[in-house]
Amino acid sequence: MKLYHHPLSGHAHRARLFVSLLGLPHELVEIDLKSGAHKQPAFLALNGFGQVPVLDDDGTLVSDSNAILVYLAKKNARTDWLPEDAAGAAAVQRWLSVAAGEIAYGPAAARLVTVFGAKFNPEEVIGRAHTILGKLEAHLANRDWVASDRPTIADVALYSYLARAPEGNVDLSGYPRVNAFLGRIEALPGFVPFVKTAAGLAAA
Ligand SMILES: N[C@@H](CCC(=O)N[C@@H](CS)C(=O)NCC(=O)O)C(=O)O
Repeated sequence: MKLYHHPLSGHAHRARLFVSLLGLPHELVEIDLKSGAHKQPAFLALNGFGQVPVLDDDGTLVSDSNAILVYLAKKNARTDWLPEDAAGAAAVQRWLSVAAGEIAYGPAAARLVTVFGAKFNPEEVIGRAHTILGKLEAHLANRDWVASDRPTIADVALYSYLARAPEGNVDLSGYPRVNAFLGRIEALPGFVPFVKTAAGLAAA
């Protein structure tokens, strides 16, 4: 199994983290985003969107980080990480949507500004980050994991960009439950950290 990734991509880290939590043998293939390798024909043949991550499971190609999480849970019959009952699956999907929505346009976008020089309005994306952080902090009031009483792929999907939110000048100090949640993920067997960059609040 090959995972095409870039070490500074939170979407790619999300996929890598789950591969590692499942203990699956894999090869990491780094795509040089800086030189534009992801827009070259060889990579576009793997993912026409020209984005990492992409999983190649013995010829089965899966693009999109959340799709990779779903694929790996299903392929390995890990119903503990992705429940099959209607309510359980919906609870996970709700937070996968948050990862692809509010997280992508909030903390991930704020970090794109400081780490990759993206032209988003910092005030707007940092504001969005605090809105979803406030909601997550409230959601975690009486639970350890977002979608179940044990970790699921929804928790994995949220981790990377929340953990590195300070790199985008998003201060996590006002969210003790979110910080404890991140710590619980980091304590899972097989956890692999997301590379840190000295950007934003993390530069201090
Ligand atoms: N929906 C995709 C988004 C992936 C994504 O945005 N990847 C970024 C790196 S974090 C990328 O490859 N960007 C290059 C581009 O879009 O040109 C996923 O969840 O995998």
